[in-house]
Formats: sequence, C-alpha cells, structure tokens
Amino acid sequence: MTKKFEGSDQVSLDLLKRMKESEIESAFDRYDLQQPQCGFGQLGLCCRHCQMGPCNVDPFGRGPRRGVCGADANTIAARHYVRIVAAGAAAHSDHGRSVAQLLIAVARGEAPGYRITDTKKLFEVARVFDVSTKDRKIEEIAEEVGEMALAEFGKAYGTQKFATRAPINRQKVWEKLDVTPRAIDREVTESMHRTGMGTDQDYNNLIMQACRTSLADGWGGAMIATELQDILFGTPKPTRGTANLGVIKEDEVNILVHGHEPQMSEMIAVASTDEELLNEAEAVGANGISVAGVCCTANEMLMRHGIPLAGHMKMQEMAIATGAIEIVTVDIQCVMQADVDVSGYYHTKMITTSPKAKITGAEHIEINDENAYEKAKDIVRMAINNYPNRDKSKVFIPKGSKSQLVIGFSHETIKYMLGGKFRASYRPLNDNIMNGRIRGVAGVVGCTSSTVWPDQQPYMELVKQLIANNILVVQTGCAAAECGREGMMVPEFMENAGDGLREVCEAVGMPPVLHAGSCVDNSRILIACSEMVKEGGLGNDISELPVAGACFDWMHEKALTIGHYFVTSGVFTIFGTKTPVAGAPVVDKLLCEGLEDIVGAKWAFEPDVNKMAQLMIDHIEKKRDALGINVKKERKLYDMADRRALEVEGSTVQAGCEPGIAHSHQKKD
Ligand code: SF4
Ligand code: MSK
Repeated sequence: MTKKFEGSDQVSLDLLKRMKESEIESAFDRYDLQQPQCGFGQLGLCCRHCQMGPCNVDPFGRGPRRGVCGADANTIAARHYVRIVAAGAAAHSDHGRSVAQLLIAVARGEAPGYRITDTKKLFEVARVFDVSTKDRKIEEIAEEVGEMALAEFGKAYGTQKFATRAPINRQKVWEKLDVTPRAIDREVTESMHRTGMGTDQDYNNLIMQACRTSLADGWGGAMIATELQDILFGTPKPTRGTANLGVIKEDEVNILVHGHEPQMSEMIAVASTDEELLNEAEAVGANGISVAGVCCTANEMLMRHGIPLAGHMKMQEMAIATGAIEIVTVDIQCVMQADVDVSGYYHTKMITTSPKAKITGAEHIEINDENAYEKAKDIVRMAINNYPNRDKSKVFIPKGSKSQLVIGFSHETIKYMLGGKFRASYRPLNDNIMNGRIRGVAGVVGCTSSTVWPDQQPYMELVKQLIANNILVVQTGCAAAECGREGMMVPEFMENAGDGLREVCEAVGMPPVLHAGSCVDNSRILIACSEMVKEGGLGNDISELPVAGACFDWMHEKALTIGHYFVTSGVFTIFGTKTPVAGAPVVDKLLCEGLEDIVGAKWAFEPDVNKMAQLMIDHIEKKRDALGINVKKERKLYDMADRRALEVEGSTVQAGCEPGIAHSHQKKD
C-alpha cells in the first residue's frame, strides 16, 4: 500500500478522484498493483549482470550468501549503487552535451531561432576554460567555449575544468583520493566496466568510483548544461510566476511542455507568440495560446520567462487529466509512458521530439538545431487544430488551484541581491550566518514520486521546519515545484521564518525559500557553496560550511548521483527513503559514517520528515560549533590579504538575462 500521511494537496487528490471515476489508471494505482515489490531489489541485493544470474543474496543467512560467481552482498550492493550513479551522471551529462552542441551550432550560424543571450556568462565560462576573449567576436568565443565543453566528455587526458571552481582545499581532498573526475564519458564507461561480472569486487574501491563519476556529473556534465544554457537562454533573475494545475486555461489552446532540455520548450514558447498562429487560434474559437510546463522543463521555463508551471513529476498524468490539453510535447527524462494512455482518453495528442526518446503510441516530430523554430510552429499549429476536438464535458481544472511565486535565484542573483548591483557579494550572507541571524543554508532538492500519496506533503513540512529554525532554503527540481505551487516562494512566506532569517529576508526583500532551477541546476548550489568559502569566515572548505542537503522522495537515478556529488563535495546529505544498500550494512556504514573521514561528509537515509529536519538542524549547529561562531566574539573583518590567503577560485559573474516571454499569448486587437 502507498504510505499515507496527513496533508493537504487537494488539487492532486481531486484529479486522482476524477481519474478513478473515469477509470483512468494512475501511477498511484500501478504502484499499489506492484506491491509487494521485490525485497532483494529493495535491499540492493539483486544482481543480473551476467547470464549465470540473476542472483540474489539472502540477508538473513537462510539462503544463498553469494551469487554464482561468488560475489557477496557488499559487492552486489556496491556495484548496484555505482550503476545508479553512472546512469544519473549519463542522463545529466548527455543533456549537457546537447547544449554544448547547440552552442557550437548557434556560434556557427547553423541554428536559426536561437541566439547567445548572456555574454557575461560566456566570458566567465571562457575564463574557466582558458579561452581567450581578447579582440575576438562573441561567436568565435562561443564556438571555442562550445568545443571545449564538448571535449570535457571525451578528452584523453586531464580532469574536469569546472572542478577547478571548487575551493582549493576541496580539490586537494579529491586529488589525494584520486577521484578528481576525468572525461565524463570515461567515468560513466569505466563505472559500467567495473561493475560487470568479474571486475571490481571491492566495495571500497567501487564507492570511490561512485565518487569520481558523481563529480563528473556535478562539476562536469550538469554544470556544463547549466552554464551553457545560461549563455544561450539567459541567466535567471528574480521573476514572478504562477504554478499549479490552475494555470491551464479553459478558453485557450493549451500546450504542455515536459522533460528537461530547454531547446524544445524555448522554441514552442516563441512559436506561441506568432501572430499568424494567434489568428489561427482565434479562428477556431480559442482566446489565445497558453504554454505550461511539467517537471524540470517547467522549472527552466518558469525561471527564465515566467511561463507557468503546471506540476511536477508525479502530476504529469493529472495535468493531462484536466482534459484541457491539446498537445503534450516532451523531450527527455522523467516522462511516463503512461502519458500516452491518459492522453488517449481525451483528445490530447502526445508528441515526442528527441531522437533519443520515442514512445510507442506517441507521434514523433523531431526537433533539431536547424529546424527547431519551424517544427515548433508545426506543433503549435497541430495544437490549434486539435482545439475543436476538446470535449468540454471532460474538462476539469480545479478552481483556485494557482499560486504566485518568485523564482530565478541563480547563484549570481543571490550574490547580487545580497550584495547590491555594484558590489555583488556573498559577504552579507556569510556575515549573517556568522552573527547567527541565519544559522545555515539547506538545499532541499530532487524528485517527487508516486510512492508518496498526495495527501502528504513532506517537502512542505521539511522546509517549514528549516526556515522556522532560521535556515535559508534553496530549492531545485520537483521539490522546488512542490513548494512553489504551495505558495512558499513569495516574500510574504517569511512570516513562517524564524526571527533572524525573517529580518534578513525583509532587509533584502527575498523569500526564505529560493527557487534555483531544475535538477541539472544543483550545480548552481555547488558554485554558491564555493563562493561562500571564498568569501571567508566560514572555514576553508565546503565541508566546514554550516550547510546540508536533502531530497525526501528520490525517484530518478539522477537524484542519487546528485546526492553523491554533494557528499563528495563535502555536504552532509539526507534522503527520505530507505538506504539503497540496506542489504549490505557494511556498505551502508561506509556511506553513512565512513565517508565522513574520507571526503569530509556523509549520507543519511531517514524516512521520518521530522527526524530528517532535526538531523539537518543538528548538523548545521555542529558545523557552527566547529567554526566557533556559536560563541559570541569580536567580529573578524576579512581584508584582501585574508581573502587571497584562502586561495579559492570562484565565479564573479552577475546575473543578467533578456526580458521574459509572456506565458500566455492572446491575439492583439
Ligand atoms: Fe550472479 Fe555474479 Fe552474474 Fe551477478 S555477476 S548475476 S552475482 S553470477
Ligand atoms: S524532473 S529527476 S523527478 S527532480 Fe528533473 Fe523532477 Fe527528479 Fe525528474
């Protein structure tokens, strides 16, 4: 049975009820039908890496203690763990590769419809990649930056260039352990090789490869995705937006964009403003064309253009079940195959757009760098032509289900908001942490899943407890979407913060819960942590900062990879699920205790949200004690010499992006 808690997501509950009445199966139904799920799999003790298997190990010692090849529980569980991390790294990184390819195409003039938007960010990335900017055209610089980024995936020698943005002491930890990530593809390939039958059979060595591979994601592929997307589409800055299923318009042509890469959704958004198409929409009786996002595509579009967010991962079927969607257009990752079935109950058409992600039963219209705008127009036109097929008796958009939110807190924006336009700086944040108004910072990120019934809202509970304890919260991914649609990302929500945090939020005019982007954008949090170290006063490494990371409800492999790169970067990280290596207590102990002595941070797995919050609060206070900032003392002012002594590399860009595209487009009279 699904777990049941107290909660209040009435919108999702109403939609699920409606689906039940219409005999439409949801992921929650399928989750129940899957019970009981395989115990060996849940414990990480199932191996099918060769044809002598599948093998499993009985954790109670009543059955086999080894696989046919002799692999024991530790090896099987650690190999399983490494493969999850490798798969997550592959997903984020392949996304990053597409963005690098697009940047090159734009620079060469081969991608009509796209342009370079943020030249400041381009110059910053050029600096990290040692690309000369002197007396060169923007396109030349962009092409070389794109080529350099692409080389990070397959270069024969050397390590990830973005890893040099970490504090020097963190880089030294990685060098000592020999986990500084090499080429991204190499780390993923090597992980697959090592975890095959008969190769790496030492759980310590395997977990070190998980460290290396996860860093290739966080400080490699995912960071490439984030930074190059900012160059192309703009670095997010604070924008007002709306979220929840109420953003779907009863009287307009509705297009849902779902997936992860902004390439497709950006073009759909632009095409929806085309005057000719708006005329066509009017001709079929619609009052305009509305675009809304699901999953991380929603986060990307919301924070760059204020395009509304319909829902997060576990709401994708519900969004279609409003009956008011003409087209769902998807690219990669977190798209449920069942969306085709739900669409089939309505007039809704489902369109796949990436050659990497076709779905049986969906129509495929490939969007590539050269044809993007034309194909996006075709898709919008299909939606318009489908509008007259909408069955009004099936439409159900819950009333009042729309929240306001403020989004777009890139690490540059946070710096700018705190320090001001002319002296963007993390100094005020560090000072407020040192004087105790803010106790620390928590990243509450990651997935939502159908293992958590919508009448419970653990992310809300966790975030409320953290801000009440004066911990500033930064969010990404579906966790951000969940809290955003519940109205937690407006400045007024500071009423729920502790006195100190509220005072700072009032002074700066920002919410106590900051939306920093999609799941690849966790790399923004890595940079923010590095900047905090660079600013001085909070130790010389990320592992000394009073910060913690959390994901209550991880679903995709990417989330575990994110968790592991945060731990390997020095951040205590806690997931609200059972440990994925429960059947191998020795490996679990390495993750949840041993890693602290090795990389300076560790994992925790705690399904009780109250205990989870307390563990994060305790950790932050422990770090404050270690820094000596819980003891009242004379303030140490850092001068330039002190800062130079910290020897930390870091980004210095300020936020900047182009004006947003309106989310709903109505024909001008
Ligand atoms: Fe079984 Fe070993 Fe083959 Fe895994 S690798 S399936 S444990 S024989
Ligand atoms: S979409 S990876 S459910 S955050 Fe990025 Fe959400 Fe997790 Fe997918």
